[in-house]
Amino acid sequence: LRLEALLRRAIEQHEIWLAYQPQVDIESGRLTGVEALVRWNSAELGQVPPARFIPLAEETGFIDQLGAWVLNEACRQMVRWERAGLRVPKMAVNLSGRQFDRGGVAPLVGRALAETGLAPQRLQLEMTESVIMNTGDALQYINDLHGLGVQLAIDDFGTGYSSLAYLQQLPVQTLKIDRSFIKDLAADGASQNAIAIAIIQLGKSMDLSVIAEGVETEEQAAFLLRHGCRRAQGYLYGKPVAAAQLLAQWGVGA
Ligand code: G
Ligand code: G
Ligand code: MN
Ligand code: NA
Repeated sequence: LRLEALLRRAIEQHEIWLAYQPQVDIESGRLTGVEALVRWNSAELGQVPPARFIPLAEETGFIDQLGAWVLNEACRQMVRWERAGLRVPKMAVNLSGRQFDRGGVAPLVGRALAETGLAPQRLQLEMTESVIMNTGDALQYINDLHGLGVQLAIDDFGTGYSSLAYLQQLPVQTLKIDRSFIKDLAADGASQNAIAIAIIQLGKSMDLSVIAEGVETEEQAAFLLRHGCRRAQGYLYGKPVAAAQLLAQWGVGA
């Protein structure tokens, strides 16, 4: 209960901030986008991990305010970077299942775009497979989002249980290979490589872009490139960092 009360004040207390993790083209090393990851630095509790406060925000309904703040802040940041001379091609923002309830997600996204002037195709919304499968009317909500012109990605792909027939109906552009499949990558021919390879192939045959999450080593990156996955996100390229730090690492003169 105390945690909930603190969380409810966290936005106005300026304790909530966004970290940004680079997404890169493996071959060229160029920045293709960033993923926004919400952080809570509580005066009373210190750093509270999202795995603790996101579920709480979902249970209590606070996710509506938090999600709206995240979307607006992420879009605003794209404009600020651009003014500072850093063009980040794409901003990825995570959506929680609760944000789909009551039909409110497309209007929310539309408002964030209108208020910030960010071009819709530069915003990518990430939804996990389980959110998609567990949300009634998910197809309708996803179509509404698609209608705004934003891009859509399926997060943690391979860990859920979406049917491929259903997947084919969704207007998504990107699959994110869950980092559990990247962590286990081994020498060519090893059986634990099979899922990552299968997802890359699936992306190719469905004309979807594929990005690997949790890439930590050059060996993993080389493996992905060999198998036709050009894009990656992970500690090898950068941890989630504050906006100013991303600018310092990727901006003019970096
Ligand atoms: O950055 P970290 O690994 O601690 O993130 C933990 C989890 O929190 C991830 O699964 C991520 O998808 C989720 N998460 C991070 N930021 C947001 C956000 O703004 N909204 C939602 N719904 N989930 C987020
Ligand atoms: O669930 P989602 O994929 O949205 O969240 C991404 C989470 O993965 C973030 O919490 C982020 O901190 C974490 N992460 C990002 N890159 C790496 C990595 O290379 N290795 C590990 N172990 N975690 C990562
Ligand atoms: Mn994500
Ligand atoms: Na993920």
